[in-house]
Amino acid sequence: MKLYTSAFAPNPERVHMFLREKGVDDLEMVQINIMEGEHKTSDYRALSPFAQIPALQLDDGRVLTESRAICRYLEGIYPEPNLFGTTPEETAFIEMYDRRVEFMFLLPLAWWIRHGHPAFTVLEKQIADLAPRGEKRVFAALPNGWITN
Ligand SMILES: N[C@@H](CCC(=O)N[C@@H](CS)C(=O)NCC(=O)O)C(=O)O
Repeated sequence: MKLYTSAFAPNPERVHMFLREKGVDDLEMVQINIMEGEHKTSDYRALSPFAQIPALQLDDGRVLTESRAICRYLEGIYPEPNLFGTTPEETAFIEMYDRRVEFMFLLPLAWWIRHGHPAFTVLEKQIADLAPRGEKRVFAALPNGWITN
């Protein structure tokens, strides 16, 4: 198995956090520098058609993309410690928080950074309005407990 990953990027970091919790430290890693456009090459697109990181290449050559799907697969092959829940209640509440973090926190955070910071013009055709809108939503999500309550 080989994990295509990228430093400082949140979606691959999710997979790394998952691996750390599982105690898995022997997975082969391939670093893709997205700020240098390494994910836009035809070789990488052949693995990951939407040119995104992370991607997990299985031993049979198939490629799993979507960090969440990769974590699901890792949970299947490294079942302990369990991270996705076992009872209907656990799995449903974990799913609920997971979706909240993705949609109410990560998405607006991405708007804020990717549309607001000049370094991200290499990745994004920036829309100025999205940066303050993202910032506002990030702060709205935190103190009033959308995510954690
Ligand atoms: N839904 C995907 C999102 C992956 C994603 O957006 N990854 C970012 C890095 S955090 C990426 O590849 N960005 C490349 C780009 O914006 O061109 C997942 O969860 O794996």
